[in-house]
Amino acid sequence: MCRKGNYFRFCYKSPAMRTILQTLIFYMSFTSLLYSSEPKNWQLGFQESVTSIMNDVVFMHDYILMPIITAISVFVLFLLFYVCIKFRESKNPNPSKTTHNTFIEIVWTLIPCLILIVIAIPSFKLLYKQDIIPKADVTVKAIGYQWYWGYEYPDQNIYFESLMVEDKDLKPGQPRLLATDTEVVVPVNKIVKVLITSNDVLHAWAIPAFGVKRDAVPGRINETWFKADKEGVYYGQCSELCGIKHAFMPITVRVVSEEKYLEWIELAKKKYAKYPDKSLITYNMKEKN
Ligand SMILES: [Cu+2]
Repeated sequence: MCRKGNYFRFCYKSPAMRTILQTLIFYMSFTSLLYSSEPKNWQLGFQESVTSIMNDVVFMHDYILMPIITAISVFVLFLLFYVCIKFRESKNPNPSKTTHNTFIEIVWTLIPCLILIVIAIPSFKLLYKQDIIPKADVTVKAIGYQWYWGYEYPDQNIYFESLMVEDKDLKPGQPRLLATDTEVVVPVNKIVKVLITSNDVLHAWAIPAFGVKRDAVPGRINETWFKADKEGVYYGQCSELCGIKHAFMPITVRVVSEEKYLEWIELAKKKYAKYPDKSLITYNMKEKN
């Protein structure tokens, strides 16, 4: 037990407390170095949000939807108990034959309408915020394949594919069914526009911590955006049933500082060059024009 007063000195003298403190300090420094957002065992609710959109989604859920859902559920439960007890056969042997009550009919039509309006206003506001894409600093194109994702940085001549890491190949710290062999790398606090399409069937590109989810439709380009305000590794999954290996095409996004991002871009341009000879592209484009 720790005495009041010389709290830390006393705690640090006890070997058990010292181990606990050291473990805590180690864990805290480790998590701050490599923050990652992924589902946790026994987790309830959302993953930690790192974008303003997801903050708004969480606010809408916690402070608008949950109170309304709870109030309606409690009210309906109360009504059920009330009629079961008050109008039970022994207490009420001759039930009323009333079929219409204008006042109640108006009330039970109007109140749900008002509730829907209360939900609709912030909901549409959020929808427009997600839909209107600010001027992008970085553009990434995600292409869904059965069953993996391909990523293109159209302004940088970069293209690579991202496949799930099999259980036997997992490295320490990599989450099962979520880690991928290559990662999308983006800078922190910058607006990232994501163009989403598919090469075969419907998929969906989704990252819970960013509040982003968009369908990948063959022959069409959908777009979304995010601005992550914390460096780290963020995991998502395909969120549209796309076939037998739908559960095995995860998404990994690594958010890094701008300097690290620029370093990565330089490396990626060599490692993942889409067109090895850039002059060829210009030539072909000139030919077409
Ligand atoms: Cu899928």
